Amino acid sequence: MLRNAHLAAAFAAATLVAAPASATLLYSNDFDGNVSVASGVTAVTSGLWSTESVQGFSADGFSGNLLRNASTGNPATATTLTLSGLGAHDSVSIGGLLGIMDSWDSSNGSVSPDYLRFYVDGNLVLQATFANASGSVTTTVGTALGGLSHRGFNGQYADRAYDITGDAALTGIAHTASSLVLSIVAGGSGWQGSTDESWGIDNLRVDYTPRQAGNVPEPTTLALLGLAALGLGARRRPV
Ligand SMILES: [Ca+2]
Ligand SMILES: [Ca+2]
Ligand SMILES: [Ca+2]
Repeated sequence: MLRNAHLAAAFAAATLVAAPASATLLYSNDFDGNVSVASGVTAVTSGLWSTESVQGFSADGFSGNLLRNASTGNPATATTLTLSGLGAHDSVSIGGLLGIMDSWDSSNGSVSPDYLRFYVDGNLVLQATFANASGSVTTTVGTALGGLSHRGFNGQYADRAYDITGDAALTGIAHTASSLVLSIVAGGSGWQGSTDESWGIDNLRVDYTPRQAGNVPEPTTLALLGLAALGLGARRRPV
C-alpha cells in the first residue's frame, strides 16, 4: 500500500508539472499600423516590407493594407523579421493570411519553377508552389480560402488566398534560441516577380510556447520517482 501511495504521488506530480504549455504571441502585424511585440522582445524588420491595399483579398478576411513582395531575382528580395530577447521556449509557430498573386507557374509550368520559401534561422521550413497560370502543382499552405479567382493586382491573372495559421510545417517548429530570424522569400529559375507574380501577407503573427517547469521533468519529480522505484525494489527483496 505504501509503495502504491508513493507511486501514485510521484506520477501525480509528474502529470501536474507536465501540463502542456500554450502558444503565446511573440509578434503580430496587421500592416495597418498595429504591431504587437511580446514584453522584453525586440523586433527588427529588414528586406522588403512595403504595403498596399488588399484589394479583392478583403473577401478572404484581409483588411486595409497587406505586405506585398513583388521583387524579382532568384532568390528575390526577402521579407525578414528578426526577434530577439525571447524567453525560454521550446517551439515557435508562424501564422497569418497569405496572398499568392497573379501568374505563378508552379514547379512544372511554362516559366518555372516558382517557389515561395519560409526560413527560420536560415533553415528551410516550408517550400510552396502554386499553379495560378501554368503547371499543375499547387501547395496548400494551411487552409485555402476562396479558390483561384481575381482579387485585383494584375487583372489578367487569378490569385489564391490561404490562412497559413496551423499549417503543419509552420506550427510547432522546434526552437529554443533567444533570437529568431524569419525570412519569407520567392525564388526559382522561373521566378519573374514584379506584376507578373508576387505574394503578400496580412495579419502576420509569430507565436511561441514558453517553457514551463513541466516541459522537462524537474529534479524533485525525478527524485520522487526514484524514491518510489527504490521503495518498489525494497518491497521485492526477499525478507
Ligand atoms: Ca491589414
Ligand atoms: Ca508568370
Ligand atoms: Ca514564373
